[in-house]
Amino acid sequence: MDRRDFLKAGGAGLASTLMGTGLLSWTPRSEAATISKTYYINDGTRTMPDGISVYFKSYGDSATTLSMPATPIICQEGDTLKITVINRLLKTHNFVIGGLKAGDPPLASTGNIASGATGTINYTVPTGKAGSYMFYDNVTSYNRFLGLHGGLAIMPSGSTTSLYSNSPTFKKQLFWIFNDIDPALHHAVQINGTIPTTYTPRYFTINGLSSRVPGAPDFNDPTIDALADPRSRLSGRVGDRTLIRMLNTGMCSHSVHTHANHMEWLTNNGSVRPSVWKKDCLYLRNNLGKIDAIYPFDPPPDAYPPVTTGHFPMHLHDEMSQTAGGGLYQFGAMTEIEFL
Ligand SMILES: [Cu+2]
Repeated sequence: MDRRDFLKAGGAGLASTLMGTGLLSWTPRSEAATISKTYYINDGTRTMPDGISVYFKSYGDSATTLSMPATPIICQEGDTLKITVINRLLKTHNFVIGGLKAGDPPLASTGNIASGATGTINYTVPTGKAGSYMFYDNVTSYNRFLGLHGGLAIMPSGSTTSLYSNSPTFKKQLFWIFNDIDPALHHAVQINGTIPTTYTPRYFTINGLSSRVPGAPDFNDPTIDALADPRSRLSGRVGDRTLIRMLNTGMCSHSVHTHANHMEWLTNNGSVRPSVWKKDCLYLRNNLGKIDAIYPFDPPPDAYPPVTTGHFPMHLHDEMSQTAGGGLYQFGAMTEIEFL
């Protein structure tokens, strides 16, 4: 089943925590629960904006569903995560839930999973661990870039609307997971060749997709065009404050820039900031950088005549990450902000 069919069919199990809108859906519970999820380490190819086919590995929802990033998990403090990871590839892999801050020990790991074997995580989330996490493969330094990564959201117990105790509140939440892709690296892995010692990113993705401009093939296809992907695009009415859990699995740092509203900058690389600044550009570090920010969906303050509806972009404020294949402009990591 390809990704498009998969999206039509809808996912099973925890994938149902992703509503049709693509937002992370969360219903608070007074009791802790066990969250069970199975991932299949698989591989396949995807056609990039310039028509080139590139090899990827992923934590898929089925044996054959390529999913970059993996379907996210959302839970609350006190829950038990029961994660099963089936390695369908020939190489050894693993599944590690990284710590909250750089340098923190991992929350949990399957350990190495040999070809054909199954690894498990059985982890009860302690109090005080609320936040945004990335899970990934670290058997090699580059498996993450190939697609073996995803997001884990841990909610404070008893809260539906805060990131951490007494944080500014939100109504909706989603992940923006950024990656950059050097097809030479992916090809070397595909053919079991020598891993290159240089890295030249040629594609830039948000939640696994690049944008397409009006008139391009696949423009507005939510399974191909990052502008239309319901997992990425911000869509709301005035007041629909949306938490964006930004993770950067790639090698390139980014300047994440939103139009229409400034973002409320809550955390940087896992640490709560001493005060909330409002910024329209946020520096997202490479190599597992993280930011949590709220897009407030205030009436756009600079619009004249005043507006409360309209379409605006989120793009990255450096030229390279707005391109694909070494020059195709506006086929990079970008998504849409829609005031309904
Ligand atoms: Cu701009």
